[in-house]
Amino acid sequence: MTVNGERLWARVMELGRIGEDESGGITRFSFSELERQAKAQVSRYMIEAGMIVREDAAGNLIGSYEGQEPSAPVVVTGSHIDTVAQGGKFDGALGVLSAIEAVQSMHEQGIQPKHTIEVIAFSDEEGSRFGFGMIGSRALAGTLKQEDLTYQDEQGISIAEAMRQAGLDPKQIELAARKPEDIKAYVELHIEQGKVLEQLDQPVGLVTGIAGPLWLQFTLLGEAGHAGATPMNMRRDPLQAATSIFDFIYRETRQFKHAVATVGKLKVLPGGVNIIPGEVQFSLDLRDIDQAERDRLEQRIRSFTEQVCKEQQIEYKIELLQRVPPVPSSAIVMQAIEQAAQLTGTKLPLLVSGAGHDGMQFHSLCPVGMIFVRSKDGISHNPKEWSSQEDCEAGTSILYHTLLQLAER
Ligand code: HGY
Ligand code: MN
Ligand code: MN
Ligand code: MN
Repeated sequence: MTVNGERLWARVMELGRIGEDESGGITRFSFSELERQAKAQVSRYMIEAGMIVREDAAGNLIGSYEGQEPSAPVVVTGSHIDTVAQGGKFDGALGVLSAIEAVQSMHEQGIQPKHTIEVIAFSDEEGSRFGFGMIGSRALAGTLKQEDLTYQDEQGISIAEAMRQAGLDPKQIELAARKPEDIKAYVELHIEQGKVLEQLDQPVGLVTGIAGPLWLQFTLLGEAGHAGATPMNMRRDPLQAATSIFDFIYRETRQFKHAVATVGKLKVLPGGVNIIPGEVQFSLDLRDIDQAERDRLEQRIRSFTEQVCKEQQIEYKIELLQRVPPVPSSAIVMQAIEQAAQLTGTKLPLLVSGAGHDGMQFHSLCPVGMIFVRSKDGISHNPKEWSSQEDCEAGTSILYHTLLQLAER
């Protein structure tokens, strides 16, 4: 047996208790006290695995397993331990814990590859707290800018302030940046969060590319008024305009082959049963594996919004929260994963990742690739998120052999 599935499973369950509420949902936002506890727990696992642990200027938690040639470019693996609100135990966490398990197994078998292996728990992959995600991986890519740190959470705390409260100096984020010669390759294990592997009845899969998330924030302004005394033809109700926009978004997106659209956050202000809304704010998450298709859909939604707001005399603004290009997986990492699957005698279906992942941020820096583990009923971002111990162990064995392929020569 190459990896210890029991130990991996116990850690997934143990880490999953940090931030878990009575419904079984986990809410562990970035730069929070709960995330600090989770980082302390993961640091202990990294030390048990024979790694040297540090936190970089962006709060990325990094475990290094020293290679025989410390000056050679490192092989990076990992994921994230921050969660969405009411998230599950596996999203992100499995990628970090499986990487630690793979390294610990190497360490226990006395294997020391040529290249150092770094296991990273990236800061704020989800973007749940500030509406701007992948902070740690952007910093590693050198693309995180000071103005990005002005995004605020619901309490008005900026990313910079939250970093300071977590003991980091936001002014130093540039120190976390790596150069292309620093990293040989990046491979991430993650739960699929969809239904493809389950429908194929396969435990693991090879990711061919990652769809790019585009996040927009819409604000529509009309006129608050009395719900009883204002005739329907004399209203400027932004929620009526928003309803037409939602309907357009859902109908139009279905015309596209791969695109998906989600309105996940909606605020109606001032929010009273007998008040015609004065203001409506909503988020839009648009994704496609094809950049041109996503752009085309975005344009159609923008023009429809303009037309509806003009007709209904509603002012509006659309703010960009984040625009992440879709990313193809790199051949050398895919080959290493395929060889690893042959070594373990595992079939390896190919699939696209609809979810975004940290590797998207630094694919220009180094080759990136991903291994997916089957999600029960395709559920994620939900307390019912689940992957079996066997599937987690199968994925981790493939990660173990992939890392050896990449780090040995
Ligand atoms: O939103 C995503 O795709 C991922 O869960 N961060
Ligand atoms: Mn997620
Ligand atoms: Mn994730
Ligand atoms: Mn990820």
